[in-house]
Amino acid sequence: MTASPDGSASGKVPNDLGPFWMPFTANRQYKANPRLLVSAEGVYYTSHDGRKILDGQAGLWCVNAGHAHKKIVEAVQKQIAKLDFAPTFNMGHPLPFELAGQLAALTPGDLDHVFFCNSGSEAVDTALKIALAYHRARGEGTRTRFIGRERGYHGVGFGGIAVGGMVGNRKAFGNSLISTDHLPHTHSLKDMAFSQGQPEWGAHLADELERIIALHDASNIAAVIVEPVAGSTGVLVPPKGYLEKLRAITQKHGILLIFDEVITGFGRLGKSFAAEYFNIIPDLMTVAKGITNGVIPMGAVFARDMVHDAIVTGPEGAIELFHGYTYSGHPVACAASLATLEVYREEGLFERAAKNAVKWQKLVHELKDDKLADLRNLGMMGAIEFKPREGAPGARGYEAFLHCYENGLLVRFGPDVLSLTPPLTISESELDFMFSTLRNAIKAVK
Ligand code: PXG
Repeated sequence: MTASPDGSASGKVPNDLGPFWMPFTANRQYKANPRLLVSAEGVYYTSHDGRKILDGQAGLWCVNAGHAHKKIVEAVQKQIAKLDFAPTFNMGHPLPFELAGQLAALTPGDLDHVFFCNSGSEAVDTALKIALAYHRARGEGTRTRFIGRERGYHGVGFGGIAVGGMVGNRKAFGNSLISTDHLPHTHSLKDMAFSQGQPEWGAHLADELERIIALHDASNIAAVIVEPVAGSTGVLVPPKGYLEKLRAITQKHGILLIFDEVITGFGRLGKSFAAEYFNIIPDLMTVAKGITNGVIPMGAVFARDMVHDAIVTGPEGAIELFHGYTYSGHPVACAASLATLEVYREEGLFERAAKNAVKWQKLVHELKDDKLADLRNLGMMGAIEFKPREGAPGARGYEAFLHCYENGLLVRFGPDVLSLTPPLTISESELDFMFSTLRNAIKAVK
């Protein structure tokens, strides 16, 4: 087969798959049976063998407005020709100012200050550093410990894996570079399997935070970081009252609360952010993915007034926060984001998600089957958890994923869980196709 960078010249697989060391991939398994996507439009990919594949995972939880949206594509094309790059260190260009203003207007409460970066991992590291700087600026520099949660995913920077709670992401990389502790995860099949929306059981798990604080003392704890709905670990929906408790306990002890909204931000739950959905204002919030519809890499941290104002003090000519990236506020990313926000507004995509979430919940729970251990949903997020097949844990998830892919549907799997998160633009008939394909896949696995 002829090699071609985008697989398009021959429409086939490039002939040397070796040099690209693929991220979070079983490289040898994949390369033995490669699946290449060569173009995309709306909710569909086209695969290298010319098939249409419904994107049931919105890229990687990011393409909320669908692929190749004309308005976003044109905004990027125009911007790249007008101002391809400009620095934001002691210089500026108009776009990040405009964008930060629009984002601040979208966030609930006084999360009105925006620090730009390039990914969710960078957003998490940035938020952790802002939390440290905040306490230090207020004369509480002993607050250096972070509390994450088991099964949490906060990207792959050293900060993110330290507070994260997915063992595979941590075990090969030595002891954490920062002091951490972890809340228990909130998933108990025994107590909450097949809950529709938020489980009734489990608010008490937030009380573990009091125990952890008593162990380390609040004067040593900077922040608690959680995903409002845990995404990568297989969509763990917070029990009713759980996040409210975390907010109350952190507030009582002067500990910052960070919501990692890299997945839940920009409409996934039918509101701008989970903070708005749950009506809980964190002190810091991290976003990425849907901020540009996945078109250009971008992340951001939102900070409340009190956090920003505590740090942005001192002599006028002094840099207040020694942190930033070459591409913080990159013009093309900003243009992509501004166009994305316009599309979200004009097409009412968050409202559409809220409306579709009703049908979504029904479709998810109609999948009930003896082979399943659980079905979960919130907003336009869903998960199917298989009972592991005896002697072959993970096999059912992988086989179901392959069955779906071969039948025109892409969903995330890992290990025995399929995660469902389509573009918010998905139509009723496309939803029906998605769920009939899933039903067939559940039937097909042994
Ligand atoms: N926080 C959360 C909550 C995330 O979900 C990150 C941080 C890191 O973002 P970056 O942009 O550095 O990758 C994420 C990323 C999956 C999957 O299929 C999820 C993510 C990334 C790749 C795959 O679950 N989330």
